[in-house]
Amino acid sequence: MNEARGFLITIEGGEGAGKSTLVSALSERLARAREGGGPGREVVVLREPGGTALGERLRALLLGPSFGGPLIGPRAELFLFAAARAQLLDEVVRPALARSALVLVDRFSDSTVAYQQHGRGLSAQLVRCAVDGAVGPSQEGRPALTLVLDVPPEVGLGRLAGEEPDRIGGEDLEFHRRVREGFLAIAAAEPDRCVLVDGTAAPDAVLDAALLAVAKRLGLAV
Ligand code: T5A
Repeated sequence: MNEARGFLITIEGGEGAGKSTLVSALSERLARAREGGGPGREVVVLREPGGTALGERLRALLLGPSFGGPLIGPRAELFLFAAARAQLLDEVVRPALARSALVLVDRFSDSTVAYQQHGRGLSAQLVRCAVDGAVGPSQEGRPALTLVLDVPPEVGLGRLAGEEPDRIGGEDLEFHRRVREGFLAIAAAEPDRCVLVDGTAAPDAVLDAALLAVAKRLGLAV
């Protein structure tokens, strides 16, 4: 496999934190950016779980309604998210990075740590095993930059009021508080990779913070 020359950027945070909104605005700005008068980089936008035929099928299973779907226990849930990620990396992310693309992913490994470890209560050791197994041994499946959008769960869930919650989004407030603590712990533990962004700020301010992080951390002209 060629050495990766692109950048993997992940956007993380709880329900309704504004990830999709940011991914859409950021991808537009990155697609217009030019480095040294060059033609600009390809920008690939993905979401997890999803982004491949297998990933979209797993998404439907994992995020279907709480009632009426198959019972999915916490350990099965962990490995289904890991399976979707392994496929996405092999089928889409690694080839894109090898083409020097900027790959923007709405949720990645940190969501597994926040939701399956902190939220569901699975052991750190088991979750690390699934996360590392999905990403594989090479560095190229590891994000160069992670933007963690922080909002209190009451705010994020409030933004989604009126929408039918999915199987995981419909968990109780205590679950979503643990998930938020999980994301905050990850951001604090890995300051070189993660930038914590105040997700309660206006969308334009969130985008500005993200652009600043991309420029400073990755040295990209945006
Ligand atoms: N999951 C996922 C795991 O448990 N483990 C894993 O390993 C992975 C990968 C994914 C679910 O799967 C779980 C986590 C999730 O429960 P999803 O469909 O991707 O589900 O759902 P979410 O990621 O939660 O996405 P949402 O659409 O619910 O929220 P977003 O993308 O964070 O928020 P967004 O941008 O859609 O905005 C929501 C609303 O808020 C407004 C928007 O206009 C919109 O109305 N908004 C703002 N309002 C005020 N200020 C801002 N700054 C705003 N930004 C957006």
